[in-house]
Amino acid sequence: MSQAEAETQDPRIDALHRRMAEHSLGGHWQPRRRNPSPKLVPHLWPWSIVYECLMESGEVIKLGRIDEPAKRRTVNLVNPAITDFKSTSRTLQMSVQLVKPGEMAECHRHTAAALRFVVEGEGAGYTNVEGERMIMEPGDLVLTPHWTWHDHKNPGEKNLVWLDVLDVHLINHLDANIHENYSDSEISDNYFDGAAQTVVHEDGYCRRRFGVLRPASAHVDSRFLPYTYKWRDTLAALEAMAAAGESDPYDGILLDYTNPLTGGPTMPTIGCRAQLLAPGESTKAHRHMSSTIYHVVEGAGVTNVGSEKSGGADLAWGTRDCFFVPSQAWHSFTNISKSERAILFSVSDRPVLESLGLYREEQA
Ligand code: 1HN
Repeated sequence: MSQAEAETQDPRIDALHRRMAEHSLGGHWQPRRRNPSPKLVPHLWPWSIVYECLMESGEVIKLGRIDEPAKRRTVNLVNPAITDFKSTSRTLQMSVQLVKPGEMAECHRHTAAALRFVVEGEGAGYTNVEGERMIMEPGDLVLTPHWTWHDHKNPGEKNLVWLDVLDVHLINHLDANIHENYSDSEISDNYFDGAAQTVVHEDGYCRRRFGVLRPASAHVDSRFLPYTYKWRDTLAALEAMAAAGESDPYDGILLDYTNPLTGGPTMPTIGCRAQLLAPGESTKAHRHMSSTIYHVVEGAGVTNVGSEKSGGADLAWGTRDCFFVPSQAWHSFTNISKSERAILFSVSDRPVLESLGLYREEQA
């Protein structure tokens, strides 16, 4: 039954509703048939299941050419409240991608920004971003910002597995999604089949050129800086903070991946963090206006989401699980081990909320 057909007790109002519907108009007083923005729910995706499905996809899904549906072999984490969109949150999509030995995923670029957080790799595989091979070792974070060319290659002998995070749903809501295949672009004409970019920079180029010590002549649009953060540096920074006792009561030892040129967020639409919870640590609860997707790098714990009033959920996580904490939901973390630390990597849409002046935080 359409809105116009939902009869009221008043024939004049019913006639008005029908007339408005015919002309694509609606009264603010009319009830919506379907809530277009259902409340997102906290959720946990156990790694064992995600990984099993990914490995099975490696058997049955052939990595296709750029114009075929399976041009990337990724398994999406889908928020149960918005399955229509196959989206993890309203703004961000997290997926897990597999590139098997000898495979490559062809080059393209899009207005959506993406990042990869490496889960399995032996240091042979890479994402080529704008002509630089970003070597992928476990824990490394590789950025392919807005409109940067990228292709993936695994010349090694073991699987390459990583988390993809894209702001694609935000970009779709903004009607700003454009996609281009390298093989269709003019610049690919020089290369054998347009599938992969030529390597034009030495390994480590971006970090050398745009890191904290950089050539005085270096300049790039800092909002869209391709960059890579090595896990050895992230871990060293976390451990140094832990040794110095620089702990936050709500998140434990908390590190921001900043843009080295601006000192601001990782990318304009996606902020990345790493956090360490000491053995047995329980944080205080807080909530904020941004939603966050977590990946457990190591350890085991529980994240309590929601207040007692709204029926809280206990997300019990172990190594490599992924979980989602909705915007505005109270949450706190407990490392359940009395002897081992826990480390979480997380991505959020906080930079968007901050740049719109909407970010706020409340502490219990
Ligand atoms: C994409 O381009 C990649 O380039 C991975 O590897 C995941 C998810 C949604 C839209 C585009 C990639 C993606 C994606």
